[in-house]
Amino acid sequence: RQIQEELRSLDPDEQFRLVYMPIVDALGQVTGCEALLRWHSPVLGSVTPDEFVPIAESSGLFTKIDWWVIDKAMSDCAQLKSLFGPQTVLAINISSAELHSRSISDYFSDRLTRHGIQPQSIDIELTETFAVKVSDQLHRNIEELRRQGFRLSIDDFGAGYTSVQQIIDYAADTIKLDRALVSNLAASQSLPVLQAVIALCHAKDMAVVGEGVDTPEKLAMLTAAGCDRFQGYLISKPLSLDDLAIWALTRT
Ligand code: G
Ligand code: G
Ligand code: NA
Ligand code: MN
Repeated sequence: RQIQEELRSLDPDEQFRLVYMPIVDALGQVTGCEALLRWHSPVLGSVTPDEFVPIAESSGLFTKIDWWVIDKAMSDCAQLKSLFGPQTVLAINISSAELHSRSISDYFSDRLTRHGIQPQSIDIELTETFAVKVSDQLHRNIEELRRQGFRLSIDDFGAGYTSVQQIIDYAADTIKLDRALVSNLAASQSLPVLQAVIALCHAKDMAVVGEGVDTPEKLAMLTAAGCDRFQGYLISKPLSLDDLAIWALTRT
C-alpha cells in the first residue's frame, strides 16, 4: 500500500506535526492537553491517524511514529505548562502494539530526563484494543511505566473493546469515555446508565474524562452524571501550540 511506503520513507520532522486539545474540569479550568498527530504527505495529502495508525501497526512502523510523537510532545510540555500552569498534564496516545515492544518504558524515561519533565506530568493513553493481545511484555511495560510514576489512561472506553475486567485488571488513573458512547447516551437521555458507568470508575479510584463534548447538552449531562473532566469541540478543537496560546489568552 502507498500509505505504508510513504510512512516507511518519510522524515517525521518534515511531514508530521502535533496539535493539542485542552481538557477542562467542572470549573472550566484547563487540567491538561491531549497531543494528536497530524500527517500531511506531499504525495497523499492529509491522512488521518484513523487511516494510518492501523497500517503502521500491521507493518511494524508504529515505533517510528510513536517515538516521534513522544519526543515532540515532551519537547512542547514546558510551553503547555507556561500557558496553563505547572500542574498541566500532557496526554500522549501510543499504539497498542507499542506495549509489546521491549524498549518503550526505557524510551519514555529517557525522553523524560532529556526534556526535564516529571512523570506525573505525562498521561499515557492506551487505546481500547491495548489488551486484546496479552503478553508478559505488555504486563511488564505497564508495571514499569506505573513504577516510574507515569499516569495511565484507558482511551475510547465504551467503544466496544474494553471490558470491565480490563478496567479492574489494569487500574488506570483515568478512563476516557468514547465520543460515540457520550453521543448515544446523550441522544437517548440515558443519564442513569452514564451515572452507573462513572460510579464504577470512581469505585475503582479512576477519574473520568468525557470525550466528544460538542454541545452544551452533552456537557450538562456529563456534569450531572459526575464526570470529572471534559474534552471536545465545545471547549476547543485540536489546535497548534501557537493557536492554543491565543485560545488561552482570549478565554475569559
Ligand atoms: O485526532 P483524530 O480524531 O484524528 O484521532 C483519531 C485517533 O487516532 C485517535 O482516537 C487516536 O487513537 C489516534 N491517534 C491520534 N493521535 C495519535 C498519536 O499521536 N499516536 C497514536 N498512536 N495514535 C494517535
Ligand atoms: O480517540 P481519541 O480520543 O484519542 O481521538 C480524539 C479525536 O476525536 C480527535 O482527533 C478529534 O478530532 C476527535 N474529537 C474530539 N472531540 C470531538 C468532538 O467534540 N466532536 C467531534 N466530532 N470529534 C471530536
Ligand atoms: Na484513541
Ligand atoms: Mn486519545
